[in-house]
Amino acid sequence: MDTIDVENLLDVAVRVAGEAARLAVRMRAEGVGEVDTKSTETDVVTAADRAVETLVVSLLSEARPGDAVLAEESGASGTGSRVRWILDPIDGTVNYVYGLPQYAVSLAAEVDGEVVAGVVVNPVTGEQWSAAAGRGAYRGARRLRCSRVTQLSQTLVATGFGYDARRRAHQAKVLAGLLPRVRDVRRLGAASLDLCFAAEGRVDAYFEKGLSPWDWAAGALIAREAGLLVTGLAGRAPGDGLVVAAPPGVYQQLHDELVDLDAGGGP
Ligand code: LIP
Repeated sequence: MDTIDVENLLDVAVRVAGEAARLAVRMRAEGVGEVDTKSTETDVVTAADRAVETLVVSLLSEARPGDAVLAEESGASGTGSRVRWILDPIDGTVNYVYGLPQYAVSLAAEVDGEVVAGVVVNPVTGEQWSAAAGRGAYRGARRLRCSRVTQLSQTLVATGFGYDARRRAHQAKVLAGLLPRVRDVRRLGAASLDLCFAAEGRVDAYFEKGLSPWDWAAGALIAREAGLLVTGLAGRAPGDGLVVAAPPGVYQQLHDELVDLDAGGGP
């Protein structure tokens, strides 16, 4: 079977995500425009989500004709390709709507089901995080290394909450149990950026239940390449049950605390 050039996939992801980020910030400057809702009245989608996704899918079809794509707004397209692109056109949509500068274009490339390249761009700050499997994580040209924290009580933990009120009630109970055990908690509003922040130690660790693949595919590779352990709970892979990303010094402490608090449970 032919070898796929991972560096080329990363180059395509960097170029396409950069163009997408420029469109997102340009559209935001013109005003949010039409806002619709999806799973609940707080799960929003904007004209920019749709426009950015359309642009990325078009650019990928030019650069990589025949590749499959899984995108938040249009779902899965293309079959039979070894390469699948996983896209969140605007991760942190609520922040985007409110004009909070914490949202991102997140684009990952899978080969045979394994993510091998990923890029996350904050359109407002211009910060670009990237990684290729086995080749390290970067913000721009800066090589990233995760936190070296070893005590849970000294750990700054990022997390997020779902759009469903019943899930949020359970997540609030988990948070109440965790808060006295850690340094502090941050809820920044975009999983992809939470994972990139963990990759460079702006937070020490991150966890969240109920994410979709496009929220975390690129950020998880970047976090892993910076030295974090990225898993689910109790030996499971990361997924909608839970994504937990933590440095080796506190991973087991945080994992076990999340198991005790039933962070992967509830509605
Ligand atoms: C968001 C995630 C975030 C989560 C939000 C939302 P979206 O994704 O990135 O971590 O807490 O509830 O799911 O909906 O902005 O693409």
